Amino acid sequence: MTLKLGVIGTGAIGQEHIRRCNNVLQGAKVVAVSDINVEGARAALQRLNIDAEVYQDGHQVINSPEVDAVLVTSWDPTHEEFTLAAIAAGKPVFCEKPLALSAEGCRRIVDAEIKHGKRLVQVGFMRPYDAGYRALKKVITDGEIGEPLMLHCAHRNQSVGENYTTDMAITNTLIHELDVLRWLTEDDYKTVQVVFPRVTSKTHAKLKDPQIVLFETQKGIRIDVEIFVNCAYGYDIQCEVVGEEGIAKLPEPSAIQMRKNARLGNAILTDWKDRFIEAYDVELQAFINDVKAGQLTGPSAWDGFAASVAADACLKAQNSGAIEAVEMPPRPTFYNK
Ligand code: NAD
Ligand code: NAI
Ligand code: ISE
Repeated sequence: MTLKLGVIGTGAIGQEHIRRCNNVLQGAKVVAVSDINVEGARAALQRLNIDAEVYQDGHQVINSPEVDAVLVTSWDPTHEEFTLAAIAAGKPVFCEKPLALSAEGCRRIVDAEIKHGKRLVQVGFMRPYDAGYRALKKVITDGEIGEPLMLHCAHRNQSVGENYTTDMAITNTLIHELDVLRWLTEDDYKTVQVVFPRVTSKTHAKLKDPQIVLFETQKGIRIDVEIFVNCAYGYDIQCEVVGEEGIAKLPEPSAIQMRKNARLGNAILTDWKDRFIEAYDVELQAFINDVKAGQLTGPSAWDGFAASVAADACLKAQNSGAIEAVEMPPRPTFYNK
């Protein structure tokens, strides 16, 4: 049986996911889409050479009898509404990160899913599906570097647009680290502080860039994450784990080494689409397979909530300059594996 997908939001990642669902992955096809920019949606389908119904509104996609499962790839502030609507319709939903703009919004999704009685939500945290992060986690869980003591991380984008603001460095960008570092260390955050270095001349008035976020975890691990979204030179994700017996580092994406013009170098990627292309394929294939098998197993609404609890504390710390507590409630048994 082919799983019929409806996609809400046909922007950058919406188009990427439509392409991969129809042309790369097995067992699914996109039959309906919507975008607040209807003409943009039509043009995207034409460019991708895909024949699907175009609706005016995401709710029409969710409620279409032709649609078995939904992908939410629209702007961050729309995620909560569409995910709640998919749960109300009893349809599985893959929602891009963040699950909602606040922990309160994520909690409404968690509560609705628990009331429904069965998992319907997978959050688009793709890094736990990335081969490099998986290898790094294995080194840690195999005990090869002893207990982790410190993590040094960086999340750098080449540039961002005028509509990207200081808070989005947390809710839209750091949210990946908030999820993956929790998964990597099997730990929860205890406190957070945000420090603002000298501001780059390449940013604009509504974005303080770069930022440094400092965490202490429940086990006492210290984590520093540099967020620098106008770093100019490329798209660069770094993660170094310092343990009692050694250091393990996230592998660099493979690239040809070149000697030319009296220089030795490797190209650096510039776009998240390429950096995590395989992880996106694996996460969505897992979603398709799990929906067909009747049991979702990927990043859950609870994982989305946990990341947003930490994000809320980071936002508070951005404004206060103080060390803020991250108060994570206990996980409901519904989300136990
Ligand atoms: P984008 O601005 O290119 O696309 C967003 C699209 O959503 C636009 O086409 C817009 O018209 C549409 N939209 C907005 N409101 C809508 C509504 N009510 N109904 C239907 N469509 C609506 O942005 P993007 O880069 O594609 O990001 C989209 C989402 O994907 C964001 O939430 C972002 O956080 C997430 N994202 C995730 C990753 C990742 O690495 N997992 C990477 C990029 C983006
Ligand atoms: P696992 O299933 O043994 O889980 C590890 C722990 O991490 C669990 O306690 C779980 O609650 C937690 N966790 C899972 N996703 C999380 C997230 N997004 N954020 C924070 N915590 C999270 O781990 P496994 O098999 O190593 O899988 C890890 C992730 O990778 C899961 O999301 C899984 O669905 C996915 N994955 C699994 C594959 C597989 O073949 N099993 C292949 C590719 C990805
Ligand atoms: C974007 O939405 C993503 O999710 C990318 O992975 C991240 O690097 C970027 O900062 C976000 O804007």
